[in-house]
Amino acid sequence: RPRPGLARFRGCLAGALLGDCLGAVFEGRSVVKLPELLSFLKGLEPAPPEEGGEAAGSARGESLPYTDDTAMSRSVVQSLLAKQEFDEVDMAKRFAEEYKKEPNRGYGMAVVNVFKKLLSPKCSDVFEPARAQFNGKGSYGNGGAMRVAGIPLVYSDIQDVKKFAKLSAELTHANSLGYNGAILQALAVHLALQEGLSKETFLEQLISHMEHVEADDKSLSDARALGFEDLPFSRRLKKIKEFLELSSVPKADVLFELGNGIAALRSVPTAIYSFLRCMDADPDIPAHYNALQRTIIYCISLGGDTDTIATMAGAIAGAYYGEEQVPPSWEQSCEAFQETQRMAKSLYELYCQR
Ligand code: 8NA
Ligand code: MG
Ligand code: MG
Ligand code: MG
Repeated sequence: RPRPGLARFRGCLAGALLGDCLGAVFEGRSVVKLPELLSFLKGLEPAPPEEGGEAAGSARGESLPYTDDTAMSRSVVQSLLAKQEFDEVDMAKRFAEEYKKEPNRGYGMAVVNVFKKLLSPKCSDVFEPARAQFNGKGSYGNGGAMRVAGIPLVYSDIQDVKKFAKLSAELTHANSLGYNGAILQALAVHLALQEGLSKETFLEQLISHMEHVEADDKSLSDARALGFEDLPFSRRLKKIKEFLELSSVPKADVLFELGNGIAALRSVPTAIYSFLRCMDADPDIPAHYNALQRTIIYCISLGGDTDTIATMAGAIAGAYYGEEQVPPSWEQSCEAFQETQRMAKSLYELYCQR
């Protein structure tokens, strides 16, 4: 199998950054009106040339801050680069130190307790604070999934992708409905990096991996304890397959079946569906936007946890289409985009070395 090129690594991190920074503007709104979103995006484009205007034609510059999604993604990447492999103690330390340095990035309500415990010198097992969350049930939020893209950008072997996606998520998310979402998101990025997979093959492969991932005792008992049917991620992937066979799917059906919430189960499948659906044109989204842009626009238009769903779909779409589809004016609107490009190059070098 040919090795993926640097453009896909840069596309992945840039797509993730765009999804977070653009999505954060609309996060938490139950309804996002498409005309408002499109008009906001128009404002990111370079100002039209004005007669004698000094800033004529220039981009507007870094203005959109990233949130917890990117802050934690960066810690994952920085840890992998510093240690040249997954190291749970180093990664946990980076999550906690990053939170201490900038606590106002919009973290989930409960996860900050994990950071506080990790910062204590008494903490000797870095997985313990996550296990204690929610009276020992562990978090099923999407925080493990939102930050995981660095794992498949370092490990090319699919068993490694699953293993380290799970461990990286378990530092904060001990419920299998949390860490299985991270495994699914990591697998999606892994597959997107491969050359030209069809929609159908992409989804079939995800389903067959997740049916295996979700069949272990803990996944079965966690799902039952929360009142879900068995293999809940796999089931939603099959629902996505049904949706893709229809000529159009109303937003209300997507929200009902897949969701737009902060639980991994109500957001990771939505991100994957958005990526696959937006491979094709959308009658509601202007045709001059490319597939990567369409993916991010579609995710945000669903409302709810817009930054996190768009960052996950953006990572997948960016890995699939590569940096050619990343519009410079959008990218340059995001905080720390140049550092993101440097990190992508370093990840690519590590991936090639391994
Ligand atoms: P988390 O572990 O705090 O989980 C997020 C939330 O999910 C918790 O605060 C709970 O409300 C709920 N939850 C998770 N597990 C359980 C459980 N076992 N029982 C009951 N409730 C549970 O943090 P996270 O890192 O997973 O969160 C990520 C999300 O929070 C991202 O969207 C991120 O951007 C951030 N965020 C979300 C919003 C929003 O409301 N859309 C706003 C700001 C920040
Ligand atoms: Mg966020
Ligand atoms: Mg080690
Ligand atoms: Mg969010």
